[in-house]
Amino acid sequence: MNTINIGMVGHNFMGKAHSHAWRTAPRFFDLPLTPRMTALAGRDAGRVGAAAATLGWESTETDWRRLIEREDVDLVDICVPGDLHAEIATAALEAGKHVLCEKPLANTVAEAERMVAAAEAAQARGVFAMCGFSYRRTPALTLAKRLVDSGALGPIRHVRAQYLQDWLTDENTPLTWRLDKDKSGSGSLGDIGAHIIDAAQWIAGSDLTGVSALLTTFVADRPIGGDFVGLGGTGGTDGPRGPVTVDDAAMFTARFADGAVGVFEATRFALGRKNAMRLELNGSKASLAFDFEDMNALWFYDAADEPNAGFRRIQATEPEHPYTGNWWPVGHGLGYEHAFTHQAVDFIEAIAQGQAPSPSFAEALQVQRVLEAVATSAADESRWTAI
Ligand code: SOE
Repeated sequence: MNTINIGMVGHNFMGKAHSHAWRTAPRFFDLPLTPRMTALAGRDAGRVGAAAATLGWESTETDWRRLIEREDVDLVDICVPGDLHAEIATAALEAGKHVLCEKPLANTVAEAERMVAAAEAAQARGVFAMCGFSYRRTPALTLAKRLVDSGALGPIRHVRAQYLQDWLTDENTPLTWRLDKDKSGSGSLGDIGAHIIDAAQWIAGSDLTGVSALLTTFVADRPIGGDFVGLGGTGGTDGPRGPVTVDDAAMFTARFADGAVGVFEATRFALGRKNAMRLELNGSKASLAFDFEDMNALWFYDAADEPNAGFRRIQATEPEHPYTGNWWPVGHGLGYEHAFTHQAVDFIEAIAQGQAPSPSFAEALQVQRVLEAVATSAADESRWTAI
């Protein structure tokens, strides 16, 4: 049997999602290469050993460099904070390993450019790199892309994109790496804003060319330590506090290359909104709308319908919809984890066919340029900043 040996770095939230994907992909999709969960890397021997046992990895390493040196690893999957992406990804690509790297691609444009150079050199040798903008593989959003590509919307005029969460609303939610600029690069902007920037550019089929932005931090310091639970963790209200060095919320207006205009908002303080990743596009012929909190639905308004027909709800679970035919009977619905499985499937297929996967590191670099332009604009009284 043809196998592809996976080595993964990191085993927290994303590591769990990716482990599930590698395990599930060959059970629901007919793959040209079967992923084997060969090795898991983490700094602490006890923690990585426990994670490997729980998540189903065959062996462990406590240094990612060792993972990359291993001859029985073909693909390196990077699920650690952004400050390590560039170093691990470039080393892995230079060692001839395919790379799947979590988003945002890097913490700076300079790092992302280095990663693109490494990815392009590797691709010339048949070694591929992909960035984990997983939402692209949520069936309703993949369907949105298909509709736009088919011309159903006509030229796009407006893009409205929001990513709303609320897990930082409590000012005693502890400091974690996502609140440390040195580790994460930015806050809401890079963590969740990057997803809507990528999805908007990809679905609209046009890149952003300039932005006017503002960033804000509502809670300046938070308790140090506390247990990491899910995203926010738990911590006491007593004891030392440390500074939050990233944005809590990011907002910007933007222009697209094809003439469309966009409004973007990313925050982890939208009380009551848990994972509301929302997109709305208005074209000359039709509109579509999506909200991840109702992730199996895509809303579609067609101006050619009878007057006042309103938006129709497309339940994106029919066999002809993207990916869904491989899962459950019609209407049974998919969840957050399925997009990661689809990402693993598509990456393996691209590798087997020798075709460049998407989102490429170059596409992720474009997102990184938008993130940087947003930060530059916000630091200069929302001055219009070209990308
Ligand atoms: C945290 O805000 C987070 O886990 C992001 O890091 C993910 O990319 C997103 O899918 C869900 O929210």
